[in-house]
This record gives sequence, C-alpha cells and structure tokens, in this order.
Amino acid sequence: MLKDDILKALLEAGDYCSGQALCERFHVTRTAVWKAVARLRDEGYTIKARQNRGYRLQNTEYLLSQASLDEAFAAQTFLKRWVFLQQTDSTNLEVKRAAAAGDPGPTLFVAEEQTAGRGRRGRNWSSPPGSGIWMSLLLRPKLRPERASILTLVTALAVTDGIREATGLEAAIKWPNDVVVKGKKVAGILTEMSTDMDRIEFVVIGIGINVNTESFPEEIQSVATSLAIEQGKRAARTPIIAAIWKYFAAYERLFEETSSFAALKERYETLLANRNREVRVLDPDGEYTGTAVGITEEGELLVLRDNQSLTAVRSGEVSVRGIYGYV
Ligand code: BT5
Repeated sequence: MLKDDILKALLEAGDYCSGQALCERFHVTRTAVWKAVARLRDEGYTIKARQNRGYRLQNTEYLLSQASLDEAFAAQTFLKRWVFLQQTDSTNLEVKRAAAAGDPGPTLFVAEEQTAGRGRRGRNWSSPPGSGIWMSLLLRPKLRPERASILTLVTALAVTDGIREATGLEAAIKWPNDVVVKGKKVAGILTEMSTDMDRIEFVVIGIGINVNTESFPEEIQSVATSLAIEQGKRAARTPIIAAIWKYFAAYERLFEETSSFAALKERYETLLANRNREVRVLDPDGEYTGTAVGITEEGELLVLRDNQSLTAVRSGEVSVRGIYGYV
C-alpha cells in the first residue's frame, strides 16, 4: 500500500522528504501522497509538513514498523522471518494461520493493535495501538509435548531479562506466565501448542507487554502497570523486542540442547517474584496457602504448605495469588 511505502521512505530518510520526490519515487500524484500522509496521521504517526521541504516523521524511536524490525533483526540468526502488522485480530492467530500454510519458523508476528487479543482460558487481553508490544512466535521445537509448558518459563525469563536490559527496570517473574514490576503486571505470556500424534507440530508463544500505556480499563487498573508508568518516561519498543529475542534464542537453545530446564533454574529463581512469599494456590481440588520456595526442573512451583508438606504445583488449571496482593 502507498501509505506503507511512504512510511518506510520517511523512516529511512530520518529527515524531510519532499512531496515531489515521493511522487516520483512511487509514481503517484501529490494528492495521493497527501492522502497517504493523512491516513498515517490517523494511525497515530506524527508527521510534520513544511512548505518547500516536504514531510518529516517525528518521534521515530517510539514507532514500530517493518523497517524498525528489519534493522533490529538484521544481525541475528534465530528468527527466519518477522512480520509487522498495523492491525490484526490476534498475533497468536496469525501464527496459527502461518503454521497451517506450512511456514517452517521461527517466525515472529508483531502487531501495533489487536482487536481480539486473548489471555489464557479465553480471557481478554487489552491491546490498544501505539502503546504496547503484542507479538507471537511460531516455533517448531523438537520437544516431547509434555515438556512444551516449560517454554512458557523460558519465555518469561527472556521477557524479564529483555525488559531489564532495555529499560533498567527491576522486572520479575510471577510464575508461570506474568512479568511484573513493583508487584503489578507489565506483561503476560500465552503459549499454545498443536500436536500431531505424540510430537509437537508447532508452538505459539504470544507475548503482550504494556510499554507506554498511560491508563488501563477499570477492571485491570489495580493489577496492571506499564514500563512508562514505572520508569516515569516513555520507552522505545524496538530495542525491547530485540533484547527479548536475543535472550530467548540463547535460553531456548540451552533448553532444547540439554532437554532440561536445569541450566536456567538458578537464573529463573533469582528473578522469581513469588519466591519466599506467601501464596494462595487456587487448585480446583481445593485451595491452600503456603510459601513459594522455588521451582523444579520440570517448571513446577514448589510450595511449602502451611502443614509443612512440599507440593510441586503444575501450571494449567491452577492459579497462584499473593496473600497480600497480586504477587
Ligand atoms: C496472559 O493471560 O497474561 C497472556 C496474555 C498474552 C497476550 C499476548 S499479546 C500477543 C499475543 N496475542 C494474543 O492474542 N495474546 C498474546 P492471563 O494470565 O489469562 O491474563 C489475562 C488477564 O489479565 C485478564 O483477564 C485481565 O484481568 C488482565 N489483563 C488484560 N489485559 C491486560 C493488560 N494489557 N495488562 C495487564 N493485564 C491485563
């Protein structure tokens, strides 16, 4: 589409681009360029127009685009393909469609906006444009299906370390699939799997991160926060994305090569927000409370129950809550 070509040209230029030059480059009229610019502005881009100089894209470090991803991933070898979408229903659904069409992966979909973002068990995931990172990976790992849930832990580790590196914030993991800053949720992970007999056909790893969100829908206000709220300034999204997949590539490789979470356990426990905290385990077979003491090599949360027995809690149907708050 012309607007995407123009966006790319403005991003590459990093300065004013004359309207005439854009007309000639894309073989279109001045009016067509002007209309494309108007559409980009509707999508939230700030584009300055000056007589005799043309158009210039402002605040480019805060933008996500195919061009920004191309630059961020140019030197890495883990991802084979990455796709930026202005809007989609859900990046997890994008992955499923790509997998059905035979995409070998690892392929990453990143969307500016999701109209049907989902959490676990069909819960809604708020994914407005301009402020978050909504992305999903298509992976075809050589793992036994019963080990796939550990990928959620591997991902949580990569997201936490990526956020820490890119922002300096003290992000931590709320087992199994949340990343928190100061006890509130900044990111959630939704891992889904398709199996074929007893082998994994593909895995979808969906990650949602609140980056520059200023306020949240009322029902999640008390549990949700964003990187911008916690650090008091906006953050550029592309470096966070790049850092996450850098860590993920390293951690996932370690996990697949050793077929074990053992090598990552120590780092995980260091970042585990629940550690040594009192938790309430919402088990469908009966709730109980105890202290989270660590995780097992199978990725279960170890809880020392109030009756002094040690229980390994599997993710899935079980939710874990802090006694005094979300963590
Ligand atoms: C999760 O579910 O935390 C997994 C979220 C995964 C979202 C990503 S975005 C890219 C990819 N495409 C998708 O469609 N999904 C993935 P869960 O643990 O079930 O948490 C869901 C709950 O978190 C909701 O019921 C709300 O209470 C709350 N919530 C919704 N939107 C939120 C947000 N933006 N930030 C924090 N909490 C939110």
